[in-house]
Amino acid sequence: MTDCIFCKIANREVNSRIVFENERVVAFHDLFPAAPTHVLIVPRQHYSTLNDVPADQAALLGEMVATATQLAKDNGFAEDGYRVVMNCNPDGGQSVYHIHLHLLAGRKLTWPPG
Ligand code: DGP
Repeated sequence: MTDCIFCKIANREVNSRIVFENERVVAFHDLFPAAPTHVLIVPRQHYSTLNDVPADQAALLGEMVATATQLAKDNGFAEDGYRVVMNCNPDGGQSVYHIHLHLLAGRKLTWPPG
């Protein structure tokens, strides 16, 4: 997508603090962190919402989660704990329409979310 901020970040057309990337996914720090660690994991392939991900792309979603758990281990907060969440559409609180997995850590997170 030409006008998608996360596509631009993934293609390095816009600066961001990238912490991991491979051929399929890119992870970078959230611009407006909601926790001491707040990283977004996105696929390079543009899907606007979770609803748009074909069933045969389930492995891509799995790789996004696996990337989050690896980052948690690498950065030393796997044992204390963390949260991964994907927001979908307005009622889910989605504001950027390129799917992304939030990885939040570094403080005690409350439940339920607002
Ligand atoms: P969501 O509300 O689930 O769609 O989350 C979108 C997140 O994206 C939100 O936490 C703020 C973050 N964000 C928005 N614009 C930018 C940007 O230009 N750069 C980065 N790094 N993060 C952004």
